[in-house]
Amino acid sequence: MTSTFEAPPESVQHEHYMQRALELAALGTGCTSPNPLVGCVVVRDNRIIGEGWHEIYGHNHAEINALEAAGDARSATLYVTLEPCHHHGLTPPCTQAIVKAGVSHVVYALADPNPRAAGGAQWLQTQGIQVSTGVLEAQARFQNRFFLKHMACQRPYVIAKSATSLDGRIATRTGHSQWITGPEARERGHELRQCVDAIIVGADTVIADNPSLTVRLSAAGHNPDLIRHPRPVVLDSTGRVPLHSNLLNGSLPTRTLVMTTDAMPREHRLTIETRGFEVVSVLHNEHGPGTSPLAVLEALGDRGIHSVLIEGGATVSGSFRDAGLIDEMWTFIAPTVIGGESARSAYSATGSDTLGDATQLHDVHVENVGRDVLIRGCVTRPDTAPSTKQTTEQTSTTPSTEGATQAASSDTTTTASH
Ligand code: AOF
Ligand code: ZN
Repeated sequence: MTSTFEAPPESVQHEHYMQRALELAALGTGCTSPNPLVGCVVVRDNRIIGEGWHEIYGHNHAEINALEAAGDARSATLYVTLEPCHHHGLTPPCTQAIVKAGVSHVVYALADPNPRAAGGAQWLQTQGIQVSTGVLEAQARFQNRFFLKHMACQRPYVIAKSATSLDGRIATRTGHSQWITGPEARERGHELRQCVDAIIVGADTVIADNPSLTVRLSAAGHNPDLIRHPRPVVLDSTGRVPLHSNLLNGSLPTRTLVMTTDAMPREHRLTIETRGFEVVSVLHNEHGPGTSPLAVLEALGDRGIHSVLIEGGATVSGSFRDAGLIDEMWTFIAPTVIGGESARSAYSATGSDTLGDATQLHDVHVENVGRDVLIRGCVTRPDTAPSTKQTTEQTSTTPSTEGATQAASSDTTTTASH
């Protein structure tokens, strides 16, 4: 009996190398914003001859790093997680470098939604390069959900994080909350902080906990020089946050942004501004106390912030949930029961009237983190909130962000026909 070796089908090979490109892209986490995470692999004769990723904002794009690592890339196939750029931006167009290197086939996962950089696939084809797309597109879309969300609606992607007891409480009835979850869960929370551009907290959380909101990672392998701290954002509609709090006393490496309303006393605002912090006035929340969640996100989006982590308290998290503005939720649950009528839950504000209105998650992951459990997932309900800017500006209708958050159910490989 004879056996013949059969090479794996092309689509399997494509997914294998694209998977590697996605892993490389992830190495840039926290360092590339406002630009995307991009990974690239150069392959010839079914062997990787060069790898690269976009390491730091403003530096080489992934394709350039991979081509440099390959040295000679003639007749190779280049796998990249995002369509190669075709513009002169901070760096020259990757499309030209690909043609110059003699690459014969480009496989990319996700079309570039950036109008400044798009058109690369089409141009490569005019240069006689074979172009394929759609390989592991859903994974690439999820990996770049911050970038895609901001491209789609100029607002940041919103992750809400909470740490609760088994009965869903974030504190005892007397307000005691440190610590419900264990050290491993708290370390994981710091890792999440490092992925985002900004962290939102409410005035009550600052008054109660006096947080620093910096990234503090104890695990070996975390180079403190590479740690990027997200920008702290305090929602303080009436000016209650004390000037001696960590976020306003000038002791931190970060520059706190205070979001308020016209209810903040003028002198208080001037004092904060004199200390070098930015204070931004936005609309009042129409549905409860405090700032308008949508107006807060629009102001952050205008400042180039692509992702925010909401760290509470309950009213802030609840008002963003009520407004349908949360894209992803992370809840660490401790094997602890707090009990009591008045102990707060993670999402207060108004809450849902019926279970039909309750927030549903999809693509849910459950994992053990030390003695706690982490449940995380993307919010299913599409974000349909109208822009608060529509009354003053003529804007096109807010595009759905579903594409940024909802993973497509299947991947297809197609030859680009732009
Ligand atoms: C990246 N890294 O690896 C790739 C990008 O700001 P610029 O001039 O560096 O251009 C950024 C745009 O280039 C970005 O929005 C995306 O459309 C495209 N591709 N960007 O930062 C990369 N491949
Ligand atoms: Zn590029």
